[in-house]
Amino acid sequence: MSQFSTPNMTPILRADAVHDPHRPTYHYLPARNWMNDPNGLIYWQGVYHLFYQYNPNGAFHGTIHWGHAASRDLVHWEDLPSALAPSPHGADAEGCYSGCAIINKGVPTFVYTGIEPEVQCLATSTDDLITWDKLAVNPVIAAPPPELDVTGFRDPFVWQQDGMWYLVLGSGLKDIGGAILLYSSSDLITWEYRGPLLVGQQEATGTMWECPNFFSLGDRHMLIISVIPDGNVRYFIGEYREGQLIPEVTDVLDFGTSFYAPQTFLDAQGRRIMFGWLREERSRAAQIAAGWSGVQSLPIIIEERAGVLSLQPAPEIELLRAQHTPVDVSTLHGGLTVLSGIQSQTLEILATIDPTETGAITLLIRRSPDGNEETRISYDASLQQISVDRQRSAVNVDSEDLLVAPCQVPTQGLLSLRIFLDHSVIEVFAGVHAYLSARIYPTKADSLGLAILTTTGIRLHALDIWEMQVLWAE
Ligand code: DQQ
Repeated sequence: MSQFSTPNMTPILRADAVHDPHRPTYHYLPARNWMNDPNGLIYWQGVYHLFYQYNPNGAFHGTIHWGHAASRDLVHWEDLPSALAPSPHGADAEGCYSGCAIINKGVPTFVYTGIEPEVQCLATSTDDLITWDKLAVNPVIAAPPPELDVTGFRDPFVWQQDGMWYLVLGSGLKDIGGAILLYSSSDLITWEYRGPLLVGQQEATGTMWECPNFFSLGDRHMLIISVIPDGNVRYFIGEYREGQLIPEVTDVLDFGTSFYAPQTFLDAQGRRIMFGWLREERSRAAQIAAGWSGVQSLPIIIEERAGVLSLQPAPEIELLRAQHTPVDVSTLHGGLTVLSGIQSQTLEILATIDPTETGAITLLIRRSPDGNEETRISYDASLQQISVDRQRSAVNVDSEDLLVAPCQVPTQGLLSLRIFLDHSVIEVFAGVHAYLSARIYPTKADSLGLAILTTTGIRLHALDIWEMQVLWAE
């Protein structure tokens, strides 16, 4: 029985997704087909809404709609009908690209990009975000500022401040670098260009910045962008003054290769929550054959803690914990320990580590009994880094791949290394803000094992393992 839809709505079934060993079962993805960026994230009347870039015609990018799912707890999702579809002859005839959701005088409103050319459009809902009407005035921003030679003009992110609406757009200035353009409006219909919020240098940070998010963080402001051509996500933290961001800190947000085009929103508790698209890292043909492509990250809380950026999984994820295996860390004396009682592709692993300057712990996940197939996830105290080694994640792939993220030894307290495995998805959180995502596609049906490797010097305080619940009984 649907919690969110209207009584005459046909339920969306997930029956055809059974038996796919790579398909995640506790991260959100639609029943089938292609999904990319999270869009229009909003908490509205007790419900979290996740819209997303969606192709109902297959597991490839094209005919982009906005798919829709809703949740009361951020982790159990219900599929709802697509919220936006391209309108023939409309400003979005070639696709409803990324954008955001806001509440304007009580009315839920989408601000999104229609393509070819890239223009900005509005849609509103009067039935709890289920159906959406596009405004006849679309597009509300019909072209880039004439004085700019841009490499892109899309993905509006909107907020309200002192009675005015502000909008930032992803863009780039030809031969200069990625750029974020700032607009303002009193009514969401007529927009005035205020100038660039920030412009990058293409040698350092790419030619085009997609999917901006801009919000206050402590006494500073944070800008998150997705970078073309690098395909990664970067942030800037600094002072927002007279329509410009003066960056003081910039870095990569996720040190993996899968996470892209994240979007953030505030919930009723004032938490800044982020979802990102975890791209597939297998061939287009394999995606089409599987019938699905793309998955959302876990919900991640962005905070400032004692002046430091913090990225942590939302505590609601603990609702998904099932069978618990506490490991007696006093039995780990260096070398390899195989946890023969655990055979799983859906795990949360939480290692709590005393801060030391030496030693390493490695979790060997999706491990075949002969050890030929495995993925190694490590925290190395002397190198002050975490890593995901995918060289033997799939026996049929010859990969040199090693993903690394810096992770400082804390000056006080314990360090936590938290690993989420969901079939082909890996998300690793370590320390205050090290985040790394990756996809793996093991080939062996028995690559389900888990082992621990420790070296001298590492001091484990605790090691807990949970098998995770399956969200959908397919
Ligand atoms: N995806 C959307 C664009 C955005 C890109 C198209 C980022 O709006 O720039 O599906 O993945």
